[in-house]
Amino acid sequence: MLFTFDEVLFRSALTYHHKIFAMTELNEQQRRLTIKLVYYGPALSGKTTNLTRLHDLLAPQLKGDMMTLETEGDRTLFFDLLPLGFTAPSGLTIKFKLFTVPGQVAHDGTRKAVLSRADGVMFVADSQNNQIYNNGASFDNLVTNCGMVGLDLSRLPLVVQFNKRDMPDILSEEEILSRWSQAPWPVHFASALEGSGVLESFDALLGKVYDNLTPEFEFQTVHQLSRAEFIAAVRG
Ligand SMILES: Nc1nc2c(ncn2[C@@H]2O[C@H](COP(=O)(O)OP(=O)(O)OP(=O)(O)O)[C@@H](O)[C@H]2O)c(=O)[nH]1
Ligand SMILES: [Mg+2]
Repeated sequence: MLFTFDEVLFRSALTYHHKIFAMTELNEQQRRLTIKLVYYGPALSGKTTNLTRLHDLLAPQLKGDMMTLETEGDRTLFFDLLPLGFTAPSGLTIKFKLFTVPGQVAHDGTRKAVLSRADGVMFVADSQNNQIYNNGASFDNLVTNCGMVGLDLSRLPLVVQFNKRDMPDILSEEEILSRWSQAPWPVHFASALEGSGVLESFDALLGKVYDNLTPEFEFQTVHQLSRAEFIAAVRG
């Protein structure tokens, strides 16, 4: 049986990158928790640029190099990965793996592999008027792929970021907020190229992740980590 390039990537990602793609894992012996966050959205919306800015702006106790796997010009062909982390007062090390998906429609297999077992998603939309369709198609794709990889969208921490606010011919904030007013997810605005809004939207996602994982991992009671301390520790 012949597979498409994307399917081959998807399979090899699952087989060989199992460790990279794993999600909240609590390793009791090493006292380490790994949280996976995924930047999702249409092609060229600014996902890679968000991660680059976070790499520049964040200074947590643990910060690895940003890995950019296979690009063609601006286009991500596989994914980017930024590792971050800190140690809680309890001694638990909390690691974050921030990924971007490739936005181009053709790379759906890779998107699914990267999305698999995510603990939170930043949906990076492009504010330009001519990108309304692509934003919608990409969000539909996120919904479909959540179903494919077994993520419950109604329980998944998700933040919507409208990027490229510095561009001409963009949807107004009022228009965007009114379009998304029925949706349960917070909407943030950013210009990742200049760095504005990138940290604020990331903080919003971290807060939602904290809320979602607290019942299981008891950050406050067992690890002496409040919501604000959790966010501040990732910022460094
Ligand atoms: N003016 C402006 N340009 C931006 C902004 N964010 C990203 N860009 C530019 O948009 C282009 C695409 O940005 P990327 O971050 O590579 O986009 P991406 O979402 O990772 O794209 P794919 O990997 O193809 O999915 C680059 O030329 C960026 O410099 C922004 O806020 N404002
Ligand atoms: Mg990219």
